[in-house]
Amino acid sequence: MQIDVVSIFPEYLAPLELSLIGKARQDGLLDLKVHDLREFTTDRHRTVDDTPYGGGAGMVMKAEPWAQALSSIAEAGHAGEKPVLIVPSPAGERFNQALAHELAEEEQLIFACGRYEGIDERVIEWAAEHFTVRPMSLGDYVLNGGEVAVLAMVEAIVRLLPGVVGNPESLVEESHADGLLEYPVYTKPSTWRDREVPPILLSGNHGKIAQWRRHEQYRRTAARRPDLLDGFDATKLTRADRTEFSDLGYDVVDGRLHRRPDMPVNDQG
Ligand code: JA8
Repeated sequence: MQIDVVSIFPEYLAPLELSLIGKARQDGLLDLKVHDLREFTTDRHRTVDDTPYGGGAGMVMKAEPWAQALSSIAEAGHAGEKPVLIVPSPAGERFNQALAHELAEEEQLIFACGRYEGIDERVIEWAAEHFTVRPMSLGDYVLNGGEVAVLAMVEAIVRLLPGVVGNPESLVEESHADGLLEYPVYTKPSTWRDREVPPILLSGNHGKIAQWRRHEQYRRTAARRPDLLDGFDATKLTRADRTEFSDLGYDVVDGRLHRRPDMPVNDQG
C-alpha cells in the first residue's frame, strides 16, 4: 500500500516512523511519504492561507498549493484505479473499524491535513475529478488540524494489512470486530489488593469461559454503547444469550434487539 500525507507541519507526522508503522515500512508492506504543503507554493513567503471571502474569523487554506501537491502525488503514484483522498474534517463521515477495513484494501491513500478554518472548498470539488474524495471525522470534537486524526486513521488501517500484526487471531477477537465492545481481561496474580479474578476464568471450562466473555460484552455494550446494539445480528443467539439480553432489558424480535421500555438504565458496564 502507498500512503501520502500532505501537511504544513510534516514533523507532526513523525510518529508514523515509529513502531508498528515503521516496521511495516521496513518490511516493504507500506510505502509512506509525508509531504510539506509549502514545498508546492511559488511565492517568496511560501503562503498557504488567506482571509475568508464573506468575512469571519481565521484563515482559509489557498487552493493552488493543494492542487499542485495533489497533482504531483497523483503523477508519482501507480496508474491503476483512482487514489482515495481522505480529508480529515469535523464535517466528515465518521471513521470506524469497517471503514478501516475498506480503506486497507486500497492501492493508494492520500491524506490532506487541513489547518486554520479549512481548505478552499473548490479544491474538494476539483479533486473529485481525479480522486475518490472521502471527508472523514474521528468524532464530534474539533482539533487544530487534520494531523492527529491522520495518525489515528493510518494506524487503524496499516495494522490491518496482511503481515503487519503478528497474530491474525488478535484482529478477529478485538473490540468492534463483531460489533460489540471487548470483554474485560485479567492476568496474574489471581488475587490483587483483595480483588479476585472472576473464578470462571480459572475453571478450565472453555465453553463456560466463552459464554461468560460474550455476556460481559453484552453488558458493557448495553451500558456504554447501546447504539451499537441497534445493528446487532441476534439470529444466532443461544437460550443463555437471550436470557442475558433479557436481564439487560432487551428482547429479540425478528433477529433484532429491542429495548424494553420502563427498564432501569444499565450503568454497571
Ligand atoms: C479538525 Br482545521 C481541522 C482539520 C481537520 C480536523 S479533524 C477534527 N476533528 N478537527 C480541524
